[in-house]
Amino acid sequence: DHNKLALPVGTTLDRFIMRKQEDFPYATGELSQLLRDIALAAKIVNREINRSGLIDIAGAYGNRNVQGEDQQKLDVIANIRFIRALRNGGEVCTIISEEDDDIIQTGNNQGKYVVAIDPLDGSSNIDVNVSIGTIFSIYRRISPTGREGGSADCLQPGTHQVAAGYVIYGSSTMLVYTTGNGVNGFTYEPSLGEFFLSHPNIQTPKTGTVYSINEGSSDSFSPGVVAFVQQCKTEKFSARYIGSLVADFHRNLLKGGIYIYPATAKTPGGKLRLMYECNPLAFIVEQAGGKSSNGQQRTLEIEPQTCHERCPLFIGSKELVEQAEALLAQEKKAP
Ligand code: P6P
Repeated sequence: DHNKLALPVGTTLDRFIMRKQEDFPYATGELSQLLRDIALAAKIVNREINRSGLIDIAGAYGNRNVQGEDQQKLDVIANIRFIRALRNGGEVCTIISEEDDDIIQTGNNQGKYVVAIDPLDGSSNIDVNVSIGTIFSIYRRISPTGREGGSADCLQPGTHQVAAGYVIYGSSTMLVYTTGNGVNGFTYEPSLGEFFLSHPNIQTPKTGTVYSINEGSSDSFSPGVVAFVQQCKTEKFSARYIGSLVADFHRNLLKGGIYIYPATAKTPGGKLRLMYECNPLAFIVEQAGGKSSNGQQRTLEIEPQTCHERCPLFIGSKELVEQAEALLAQEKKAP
């Protein structure tokens, strides 16, 4: 039937969401609406980011922008925009955000979904015009509707995600997401205000020749990480490290490669956050045929203890992640 036909490149995100919803006979449309709410916020944040350059210039003469408002940091603006879109959409009861220590209640106690979000990751890269990104994860609440979501609703393992995605604000702005049936990429056309399907059914290469890690911390890498990095150099890999997680992840997803943020002296538990950085990207990479772990354990199976906990991240082409895990396992055995 027409649902099983691959949707042609150029399909709009709205039509794609609608057609995919038809694949689920019992779908009631809430998740579809939630995805649209996220896409709307992404369009608004994209516009703010593109204007920020101009405002920053104006802001260079004091921190008031052209409207005479105090120039807020873009990650604060992105946080406000995504929370407002999710609150107005009505589908989400509770939010975990990188920008807020406590969980955020939207007031939609009938909402069936919980969202974990990094509204604008790598925002230190904005001032130097490096690509940045939004990363989000969607869970179905566990507690009955009619009251606020609690920590049990928020601290679910990554295997419980119903959807996950990221927006990359780069040379072009893209939305890449999965609902558990493959990964699809949409490219934003600002003049039309629409996302168009540009990368249907993304499959990440099984292996690759790119490794992404901050070698500035190599003095405190574990022996297994040192051995894996050395192996990459012996095999003449390319080192590609933008210092913006979504940009590094997106390049490796499409071209093949591995991104590693290991435990280091400065970050003994890793730097990246489990709930709204590692889990959503792990869901996406597994749906694209890749792999993600903390070096020993599958990222999606880590049982979260707190909203903002960190974990080491080894993510990308399946064979490269497995090679890194094998070298880490040997260090456990070595005296
Ligand atoms: P480091 C940005 O601050 C970020 O959270 C990720 O986007 C990025 O991959 C990482 O940290 C870079 O960290 O320690 O290498 O500068």
